[in-house]
This record gives sequence, structure tokens and C-alpha cells, in this order.
Amino acid sequence: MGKYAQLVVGPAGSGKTTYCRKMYEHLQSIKRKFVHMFNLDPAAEELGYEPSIDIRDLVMVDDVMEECSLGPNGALVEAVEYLIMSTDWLDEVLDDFSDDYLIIDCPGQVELYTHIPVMEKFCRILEQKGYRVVTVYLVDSSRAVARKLDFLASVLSVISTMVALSTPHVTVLSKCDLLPESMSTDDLDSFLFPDPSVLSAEAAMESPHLAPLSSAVSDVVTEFSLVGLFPLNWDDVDSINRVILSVDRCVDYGADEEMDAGFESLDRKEDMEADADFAGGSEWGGISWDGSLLDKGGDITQSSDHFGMEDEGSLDEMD
Ligand SMILES: Nc1nc2c(ncn2[C@@H]2O[C@H](COP(=O)(O)OP(=O)(O)OP(=O)(O)O)[C@@H](O)[C@H]2O)c(=O)[nH]1
Ligand SMILES: [Mg+2]
Repeated sequence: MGKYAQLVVGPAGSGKTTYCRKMYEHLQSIKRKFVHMFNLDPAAEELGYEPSIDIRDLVMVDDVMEECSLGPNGALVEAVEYLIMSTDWLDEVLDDFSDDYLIIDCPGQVELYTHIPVMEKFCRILEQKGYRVVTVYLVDSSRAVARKLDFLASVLSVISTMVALSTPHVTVLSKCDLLPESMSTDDLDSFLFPDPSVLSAEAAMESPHLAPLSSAVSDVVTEFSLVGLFPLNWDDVDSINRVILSVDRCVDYGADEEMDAGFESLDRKEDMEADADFAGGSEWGGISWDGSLLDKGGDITQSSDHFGMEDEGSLDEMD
């Protein structure tokens, strides 16, 4: 079947552990084989799932804090660095999964992805072991779409991670069930398919002294289509399947076997493939498995019913 890994990253509390658990359950429900959970958060307490691989079997943050006289953040970085150096342990646990699909639940400290190369090294280790790795970056919708400035800040963090990890990449707008009912589809589209002039003008209104910076960032984000966001609502199975399709395309899932592997239960697979082309991930704002930036595809001025919402509808219709 091949070896695949979803590296689930994002800021603290963005929903990574929940994503991993629910993604696992969903992949089980569509009968995808050999899916395993890997907890890479040495400070995790309650996971809500049973990991097949657990960094806490190797190193615990509390022990590192005590032994190295470090605070929680420093100890976490130290613990993940220790993991990277523990090649025997990694060989042992990963070699148990020779033909598998790993969902990797990462810590929320963004410095692991943006400031120090520790997670980048972890990605390279997985790739050397034959894994096709896709980074799934969760952006918490309840924080990122409140203001345009918050959105730009989130997007900058996504781009830093993309550049630092150099893997194929899917950006997911998490917790969409929490978006206010009053938020219209047009409001959401202004984040999903931003018009650079509108985005920069609105950001400038929120913080006039940052206007030139907002404008430059808006241009980069939209011009290069670096971040195509997939809204995810766990109550909306279509939104889950769009994320899976995009992830699959990034890693070329099932290339060695029948392409429809694991999607037997989808009635609307073709529709969703077209939507995934349009919406983001591997063909809009994504990076292919060979690491190259993919061409922008689709017309971003099209209607938004590809997210399960009619143009005039509200987010309720995602349910
Ligand atoms: N309503 C709603 N709540 C969510 C969703 N995903 C996560 N949460 C809640 O958000 C909080 C944080 O979720 P986690 O999954 O622990 O987030 P995390 O990114 O793993 O957090 P850290 O590991 O601490 O960085 C928990 O209270 C979850 O129940 C979602 O899709 N909808
Ligand atoms: Mg977590």
C-alpha cells in the first residue's frame, strides 16, 4: 500500500488532538486500512485515543523539566529534540509499521515548526523511511476569522511552517461549528478566497499604522495562492471528505493500487474531487509531494456551494 503520514500541526488549542481522533474514526468508518495514531506531544495528558506510537514512552516533559531545570516550553523543545536523536527508538517503533498510514498528533508550540529545525528533521526522518508526509495545519476559525489582522497573522504562521517543513501542505480551518450563525457565506469567503485589495484595506482599517505591511502580506497570500483553506466541521461529512481528498492528493494516496481506495462509501466523490481541485490543498494553494509549488487552479470568483453551503445560506447549512 505504501507508507503515508499526516503530520497534524497548529497553534495550541487549535484542535489537533481532536482532529487526529476524529480523522482516525472517520478513516476507520470508510474502511481505510492500517491507520495508526502517533502521539508526538510529550506533554499530552488526555488524548481520547489509544496511540500505537507514543513519545511519552520515550520521554516525558515533567522528567525533562526536573532533570534539565527547564520550564514547560523549554522542556518540550528538549524532549522533541531528544526524540529526533533517538534513532534506535524511532527505528524500532516505526519499523513495526511497514505498510501503514500514520496520523501524528503534534505539540502546539509553534517554535517547533518555525524557529528551530526539529520538526523539519523529523519530517526528513519519516521521508527517509519511505513515508509520504503531508502537513495538515489547523487554523482555529474561532480566532482567525474574527478580524482580518488576525487572519493575516495566522496565514503568516502557516507560511512559515510550510517553508520550514517543506512538505506537501493542507491548511484546515478548524472548529467551523463554532462560527457565529450571523456569519454569512460571503463573510467566510472573504477569508477563504480573499481579494487582496479588500483584505489589505480592511486590515488597514483595523490597524492603520500597519497598512503597508498588511498590503504586502495580502498580496503575497493571494498572488501566490499559498494558503487554500478547507473549512472543517465534524458534523458535516462532506467537509471531512474534502479534507481527506486533498490530503490524499498531496501524498498521492493509493497511487500503487486502485485510486478509489477507502472511498467506497462516498456517493459524491467525483463532485468533491472537483471541489477539492477548486478549493485548495494540492491544486490550489498547495505543494505537491515532490515539494514543488503547484499551479493555481480554478476561478476563485466562483460560488461557494462547494463547502456544502449555498451562496445565500448560513453556516447552519454545513450541518
Ligand atoms: N466546538 C468544537 N470544539 C473543538 C473542535 N476541535 C477541538 N475542540 C475543542 O478545543 C479544545 C482544544 O482541542 P484539542 O484537540 O485538545 O486541541 P490541540 O490543538 O490538540 O491542543 P494542544 O495539544 O494543547 O495544543 C478542546 O476543548 C476541544 O474539545 C471542533 O471542531 N469544534
Ligand atoms: Mg493536543
